[in-house]
Amino acid sequence: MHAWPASEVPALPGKGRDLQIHDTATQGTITLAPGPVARIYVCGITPYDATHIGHAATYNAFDLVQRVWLDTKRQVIYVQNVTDVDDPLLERALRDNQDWTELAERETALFREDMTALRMLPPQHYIGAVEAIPGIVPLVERLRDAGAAYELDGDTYFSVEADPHFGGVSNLDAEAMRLLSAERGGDPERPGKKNPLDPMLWMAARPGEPSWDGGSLGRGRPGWHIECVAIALDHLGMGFDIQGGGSDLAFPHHEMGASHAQALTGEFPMAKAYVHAGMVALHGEKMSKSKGNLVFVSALRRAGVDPAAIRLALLSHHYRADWEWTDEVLAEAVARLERWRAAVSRPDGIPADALVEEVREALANDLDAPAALAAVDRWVELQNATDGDDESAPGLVSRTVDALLGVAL
Ligand code: 5CA
Ligand code: ZN
Repeated sequence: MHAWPASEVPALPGKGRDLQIHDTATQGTITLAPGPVARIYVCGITPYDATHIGHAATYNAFDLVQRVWLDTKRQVIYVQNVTDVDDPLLERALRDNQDWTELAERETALFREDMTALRMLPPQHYIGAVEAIPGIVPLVERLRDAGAAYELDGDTYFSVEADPHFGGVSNLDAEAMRLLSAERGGDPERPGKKNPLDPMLWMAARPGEPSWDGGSLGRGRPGWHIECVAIALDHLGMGFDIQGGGSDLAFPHHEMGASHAQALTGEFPMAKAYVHAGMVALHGEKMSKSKGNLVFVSALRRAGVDPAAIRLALLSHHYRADWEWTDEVLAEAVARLERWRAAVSRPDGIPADALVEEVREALANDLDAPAALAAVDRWVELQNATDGDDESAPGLVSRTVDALLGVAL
């Protein structure tokens, strides 16, 4: 699948420092020091509805990761999937009496537009679940042949006992895992499973649903976790730097994915850091397609909101915090954008070399975007209050804000 166009990332003087990031698995902050090539996998959308602010906030966090790495003069290999066949997508298509492939294509196209407008850097590999199926089938067969998977009435399940590290990503107790499994696509109540938590790897064809050739598995469609593992291993291999997504993916999705990959390869860990963004809420509840309490990026754009203001609104919250989208959050971002633009539109100003380092430092410190905004705010205030004569300063500030925060002034 094609991704979306990349906005240019200006090169800044000097170079950023290595990223320190909170890792869900070890429950602490670790310093990532990749070689010349940094590798990241970020879970993509299930395209049955438009991109909402919650999605955008999560992709914003991982866009910052890319920008920090690029500023350390590394190359980044960024992989993202599109879950273009899954239960919620098929259910929505059925409900609205539309073709599921058309629904997926339409919403993916809108996602690309939203990402472009928000200046999110595109992945190098943007892969749909459907196009990944030929790579998924042999992985499931290998797991089964190694005794890490078993058949139940035609469906194939992964045995969580096959990975000695199972549980190490989310660090939850058994009861919490069972509850979340039931809530998030699992089927802990199904009789006949070896462990109630075992997730499906391959679902045998159901009447009226799309299915594909599964070789020795029979016709069917892939489970959710193996989709991301197949795509990640294909393009990144084991031991990549970051597996990313919202905090609702820590269990079961990333837990199961890590176990699939570790059982397949015998290597540990799948990713050096498991990084999770907080949940954005609207009216006191997590913004979610299933609840319908959504603010769409495309609707804001249609209403004339500058995408740079949306981006500043996202950046004004730390990526790990849960936060609430309100009109005030947006209004503050609109006002900040105006102040910043006025400050950099002057022909000269006060030196900004220290600001570049402050923004770098803030982001390298677990992507502290609010601290980065505060640093720019301070420069802007001083710039508006003082008569500086550094002709390079306004340009340097624009380039810094563009390169490190993805905001075009
Ligand atoms: N296709 C799968 C991942 S393989 C999926 O979870 N799709 S999604 O469309 O439901 O979510 C896409 C990304 O947005 C995920 O990382 C998810 O954690 C994140 N996300 C969903 N809702 C919110 C929210 N309210 N706040 C922050 N992030 C969210
Ligand atoms: Zn995923």
